[in-house]
Amino acid sequence: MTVAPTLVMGTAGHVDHGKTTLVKTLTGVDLDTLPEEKERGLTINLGFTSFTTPSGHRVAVVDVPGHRRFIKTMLAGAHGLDFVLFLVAADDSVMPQTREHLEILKLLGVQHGIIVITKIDLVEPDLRELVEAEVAELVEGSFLENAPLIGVSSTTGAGIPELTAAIDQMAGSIRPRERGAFFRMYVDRSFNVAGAGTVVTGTVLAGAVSAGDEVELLPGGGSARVRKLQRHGEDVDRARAGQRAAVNLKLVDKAAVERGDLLAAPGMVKPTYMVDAKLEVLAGYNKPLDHWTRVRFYLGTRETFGRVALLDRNEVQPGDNAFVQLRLEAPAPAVTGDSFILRDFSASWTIGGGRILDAHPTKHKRHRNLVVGDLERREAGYLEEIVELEVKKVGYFLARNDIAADLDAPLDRIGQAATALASAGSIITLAPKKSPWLIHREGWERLTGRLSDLLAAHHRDLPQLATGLSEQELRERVGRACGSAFPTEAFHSALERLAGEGRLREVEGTWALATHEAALGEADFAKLDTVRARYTDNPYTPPETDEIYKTSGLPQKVVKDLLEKMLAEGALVRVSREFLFDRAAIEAAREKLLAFIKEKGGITVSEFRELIGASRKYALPILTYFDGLGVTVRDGDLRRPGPKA
Ligand SMILES: Nc1nc2c(ncn2[C@@H]2O[C@H](COP(=O)(O)OP(=O)(O)O)[C@@H](O)[C@H]2O)c(=O)[nH]1
Ligand SMILES: [Mg+2]
Repeated sequence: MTVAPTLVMGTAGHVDHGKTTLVKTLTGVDLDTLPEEKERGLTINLGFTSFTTPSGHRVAVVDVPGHRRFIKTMLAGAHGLDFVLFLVAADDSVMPQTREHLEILKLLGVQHGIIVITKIDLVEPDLRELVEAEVAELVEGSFLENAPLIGVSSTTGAGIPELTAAIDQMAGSIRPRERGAFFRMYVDRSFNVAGAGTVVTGTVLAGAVSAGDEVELLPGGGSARVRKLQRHGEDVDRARAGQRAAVNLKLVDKAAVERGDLLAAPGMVKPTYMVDAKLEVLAGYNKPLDHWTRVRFYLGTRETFGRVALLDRNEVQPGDNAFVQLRLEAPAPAVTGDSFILRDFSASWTIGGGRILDAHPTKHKRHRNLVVGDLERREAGYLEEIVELEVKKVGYFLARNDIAADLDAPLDRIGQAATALASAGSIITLAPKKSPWLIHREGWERLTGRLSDLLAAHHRDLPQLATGLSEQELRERVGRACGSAFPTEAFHSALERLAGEGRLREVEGTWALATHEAALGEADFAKLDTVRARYTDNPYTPPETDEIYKTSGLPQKVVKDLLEKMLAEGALVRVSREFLFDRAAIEAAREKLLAFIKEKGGITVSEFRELIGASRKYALPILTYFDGLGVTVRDGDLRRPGPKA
């Protein structure tokens, strides 16, 4: 026999309709074990057990309280259910919490269930038929509309085999819901076990967890390591989405954990103070919901207070729905796509609920068509559109892997969406390939526009220079102009892309506009002529290089380029570190010198000074230069002909 996946079955229905008794009949386990529960015959806490169906499906059971005072506990038990036993007592029929539980199950997205009419031993068949008709009317249009309906009596055992068969069939036919990519589990119980330490239980909502894994505790942010895992009382190595698990935690740094906390793969969930959602207000709610109503927000097993900002109206009528931004008073570990429930502040009414469309929105102003339009697109749920909206929201660079975590969507599906968006031109993807940076077309246009403006201004100020700005300076200045701090790696990828498109060019370690050519104005040419003339007009008193840089009135780089060009062309000769000389003057000096030595046999420094009409400051370097070339050799105070004379 193959081991079927574990499914989680919950109970639902009004108090005293026989939920806990039915669980005991099916599993043999009495879950009302608290002294108070025993004494008052009232389920107060969540009860957990499990059983195996005749064909071997393992079913975890969550029994919830049905009293209106314990709806909060019911909510904690109702998240993560695969299917539900929806109970109505034959002698009491549809009651307030019958309705409220059904609404909550609908809002939480439960999709399968079995309707169970209990206590059939207490009524005549015609009354039972009346109750069945009432229930059929109640579930019309809901996920239970076509559900099996079975009458049972826990007292006589009537209908129990039929119910067992129906559960067996359901457990065999339900396909696990599509779950998220990384591990998440809300804690529904936390206790200390002697010798083991902290143990928490919950339903694994998404991903999987293994013994030895590190997990994050949210929203507090502590961390813990999984020491041991159990399912249905047996040690296991791993627990997967859709399974109930008991997790023995080794808490780090005095972290504490309680019901309502989320255990998650480290770094994947960012707690949030705001969520955008489509809120459905129950038809049974007692009044229109006003803007800025203070509410209780239920997510997983957690309760958080907050307010409802109605984005496109001032009130929502019962039975109607609207886009809202929930502003929370404490951070919640929400993930886009999660279902939530709202109750009123006094905790006596369920207002409604819905699905989170954006777990990390920006703060919205009310009555903005654009905001509502974007939420409509998110609600439509096409991953491509949602990815586009996420990228647009961030403004500039967003790492693909971060979107996958934010949306709790598989990386390959995000990747496909990004590829489609890129080929449609609505986003740009940048290196590296293994986790590309995504940027929305609008952000890209803005960024490249600012970048071009900055470089154009730079080239306008210094047209003589071929160089542009350093990468760091560009990143900081364009970032400031865009009101964003760009990740180094992402910005680099953007520049490379622009270079690849032929819009930018790397010049001597800077980035310049590809269209820019170092250009000199007329005045600049005159200045360059002056520089040239300094070498030719009085050839034996040339300027020192440092001095000409300072006095030329041109950027040093331009003068340097000119001098290097003149050296390369042979118009100038480097005589010493400080001095360049006009080549013709040096050639003339050499000829005069050689003629003098030929006649006199040698020459002193002062004789050479006189010969060329230059001061010692210039004459000496020229002689030293000739020594170096081997034209002359020193002999005491004299220079005599050298080997290259
Ligand atoms: N006669 C009769 N009584 C039942 C049946 N099922 C439950 N009860 C009784 O109904 C009361 C409430 O049952 P309980 O399981 O605690 O209801 P819950 O509040 O829905 O969990 C208890 O006194 C049960 O003994 C049934 O099938 N027949
Ligand atoms: Mg009960």
